[in-house]
Amino acid sequence: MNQSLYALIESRFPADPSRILIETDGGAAYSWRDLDALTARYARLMSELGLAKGDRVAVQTDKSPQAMFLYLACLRGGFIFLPMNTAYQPDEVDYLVGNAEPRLLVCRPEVETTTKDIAAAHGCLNVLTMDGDGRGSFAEAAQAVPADFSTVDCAADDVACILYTSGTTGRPKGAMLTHRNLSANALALVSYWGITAGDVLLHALPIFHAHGLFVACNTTLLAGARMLWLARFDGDRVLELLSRATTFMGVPTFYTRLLASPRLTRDACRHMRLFVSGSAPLLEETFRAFEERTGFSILERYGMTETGMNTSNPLTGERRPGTVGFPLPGVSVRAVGDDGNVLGTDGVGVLQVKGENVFSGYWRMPEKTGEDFTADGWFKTGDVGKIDADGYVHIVGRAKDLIISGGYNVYPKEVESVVDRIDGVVESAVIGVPHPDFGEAVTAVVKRLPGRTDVTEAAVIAEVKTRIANYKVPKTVHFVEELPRNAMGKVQKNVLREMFSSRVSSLIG
Ligand code: MLC
Ligand code: AMP
Repeated sequence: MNQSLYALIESRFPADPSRILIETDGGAAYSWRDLDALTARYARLMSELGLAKGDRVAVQTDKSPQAMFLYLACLRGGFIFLPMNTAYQPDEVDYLVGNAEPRLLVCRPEVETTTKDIAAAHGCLNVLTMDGDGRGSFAEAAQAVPADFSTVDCAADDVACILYTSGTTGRPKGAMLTHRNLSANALALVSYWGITAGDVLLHALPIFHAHGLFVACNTTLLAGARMLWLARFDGDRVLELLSRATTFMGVPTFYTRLLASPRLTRDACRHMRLFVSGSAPLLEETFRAFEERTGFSILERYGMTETGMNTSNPLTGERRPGTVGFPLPGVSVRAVGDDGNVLGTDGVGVLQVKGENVFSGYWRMPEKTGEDFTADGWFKTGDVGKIDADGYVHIVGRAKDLIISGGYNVYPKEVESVVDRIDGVVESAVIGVPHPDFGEAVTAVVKRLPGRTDVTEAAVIAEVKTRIANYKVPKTVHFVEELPRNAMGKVQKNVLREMFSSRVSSLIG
């Protein structure tokens, strides 16, 4: 039997293919028949371009239904889909392209020239464009081939997607997710969250990360449900459309922004049944305020690019704020101490997970993969947590030097290496400080060369902006005479966080 995720989705197509799958904010509607025809055309085009099973297709496009169909066409054709955040700057794209060696790049028309240069430097001959309306040279070429394609046979362990995630050591790593990983996780969520063909998901997340692509789209597709499609999160539009939706998924920033509007009311949510939050910790105060205003307790779940979703608060039963709920069916979670011993109830340690959801390794990095798994096959998440007496998993911290800003991961090391290269900078340390909108804000603490007062906050920010994605750019830059170090010479980031957290929060609020 074909183990491809696309084959699974296909096996669950609604009996009536004219049913609407996606309705965009601009009023366009796409049925399941459209999905079938467009993915056939797209997959056919990619085959005719010479792509073979296992070839990578790197995509950096604005969100559109066609961009999702391109993802599905890759699953259908057995090509490996590699989505890139639209905020990535050319340096970041260049690294990913060099590392993944895609056979095809699909980019936004406005960066076609730069992308072609990057592609050419890495021997990739196929660069096509797609804009936010799904138009461009990719769609034009696809129009010229027949909408006829037989779904390619894939084994459960074949890689379906590679998602890059940065690392504590700097350079991004490509997490290889197999058809089994994606199928198993989406099926678990469909059943755990009770998603049915009657659901209407208000989709406001980007589709280049696990949350918006796998959690949101895959579950909708497997349940035969429907999506109201927003090109980006816009609080006002979400509040207008909520009355037509039944489910919503977001990062905590979505919820704090919605709460800032008086239009978030019980009435606005009258047809809703489920609000899901994840990708970053949901503050208890946000959970409570949302409950008070709308009557809904937000369901918080916990996941990672490498693992998909690991735990979730229950659909029925108590959703406990400050916890991420229970391991999903088929997923095992344990907390492990520094000595490697598995901890009992309430023991705080690094969380490890095991299950069909866990990725197959980092692309071309067997050593790194080896380091991140235990000898008995558990993946070390780098999140610090505990499991309480009732079985709820709590995340209490991170063993990895990571900042999560508005649901996006920022690895300080990556930002520091860019800041350190600025003329006049001796060294820097990048930390996360509490931020009312983004949860945490990227903050740089910089030591300048003597007399280099021309290296200002504005100058540092402007320079960093040209090199890395905007969400990684420090919101604030502080200058110090010396960075505090411990006896081992290691920068004491906790000291810096204490020094600068209160200053920033008092500035903000
Ligand atoms: C945008 N900016 C950010 C930012 N997003 N800065 C820090 N953190 C972010 N997340 C920048 C903008 O470029 C702009 O900079 C300035 O901040 C203000 O922009 P904005 O207009 O307020 O931002 P907006 O476009 O509204 O975007 C905010 C957001 C977006 C929260 C809607 O970041 C978002 O959609 N986040 C979701 C992330 C997500 O999907 N994560 C899932 C990962 S999967 P300037 O300088 O241009 O003015 C995963 C696994 C799991 O983690 O468990 O789910
Ligand atoms: P990413 O690499 O973008 O997939 O981010 C995964 C990381 O996001 C996890 O390792 C956690 O640190 C964090 N994360 C995801 N969901 C939650 C949550 N509900 N609460 C706290 N942290 C979370």
